[in-house]
Amino acid sequence: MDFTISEFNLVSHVLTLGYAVMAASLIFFILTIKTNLPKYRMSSILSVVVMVSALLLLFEQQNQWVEAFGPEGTGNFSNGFRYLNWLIDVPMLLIQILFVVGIAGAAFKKYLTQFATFGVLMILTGYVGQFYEPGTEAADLVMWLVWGAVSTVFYIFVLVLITRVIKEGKANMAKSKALPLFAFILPLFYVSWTIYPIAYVMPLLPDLEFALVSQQVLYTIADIASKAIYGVILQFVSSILSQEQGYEEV
Ligand code: RET
Repeated sequence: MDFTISEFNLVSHVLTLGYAVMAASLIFFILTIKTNLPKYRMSSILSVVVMVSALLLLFEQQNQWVEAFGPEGTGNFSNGFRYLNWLIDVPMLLIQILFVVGIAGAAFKKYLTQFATFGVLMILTGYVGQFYEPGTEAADLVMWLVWGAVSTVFYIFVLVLITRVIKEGKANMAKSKALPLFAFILPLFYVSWTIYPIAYVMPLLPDLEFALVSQQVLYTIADIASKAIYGVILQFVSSILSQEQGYEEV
C-alpha cells in the first residue's frame, strides 16, 4: 500500500478525532447522569460502557495505523479492532434504548435476547468476511462478499426490531415534549448504521489507497453518529421525560 503523506496524516487525524470524541462524550455521560430519574440511568451507564470500549479500541486502531504505514511501517493493518469494539457496543447500543422507551418485563427480555443474538451474529460474520478484503494477504472477492451478505441478513433483522422499538417509544411519548427529539433517532439510526456496510465494500473501488482512506473516514463518521450523537440524544430525551415526571436534580 502506497499512501501519500497527506493520506497517511488524514487517516491519523480522523482516527484521533474518533477516540477524542469518545473521551469527551464519556465525561458528558458521567456528568449528566443525575439529570435523569433512576429508571433511565441504565441508558447513561451503557453509554459509558460503549465510550470506554470505543476509546480503548480506537486508540489501538490508531496505533496500528501508525505502525503499519508510518516511517518504519510494516504494512500490517486491518479493521479487526473495530469489529471487537462493535461486538461489545452493538448489543449495548441496542439495549440502552429499551430503558428510555420504557419497555419492561417479558417484552424487554425478548428484545434483549434478539438484539444480542442478531447483533453479535452480524458482527462475527462481518469479522470473518473482512479477512478476505481485496488488497490483503488472504484476498478473496467471493468469500468477502458472501460473508458480507450473510452479515447483511442479520442487519436487516436488527433494523426490523429497532423500527418496532422506536415505534413503541413514539407511542409512549405521544404527549411528551421529548417526542420530536426522540423521533430523530430512527433516521439517525438508519443512516449511521448503514454507513458501516458501505465502508465495508469501499475496496470495490479501483483505487485501493483512496478506498482505504475513505473507509477509515466513513467508519469514524458512523462511530461518532451511532455511539456519541445517539447517546447524547437519548440522554436529553431521558432528562426531558424525567422533568415531566416531576424529577428535579438533587
Ligand atoms: C458489516 C459487514 C458487512 C455487512 C454489514 C455490516 C454491518 C455493520 C454494522 C455495524 C454497526 C456498528 C456499530 C458500532 C457502534 O459501536 C459487519 C460491516 C451489514 C451495522 C453501530
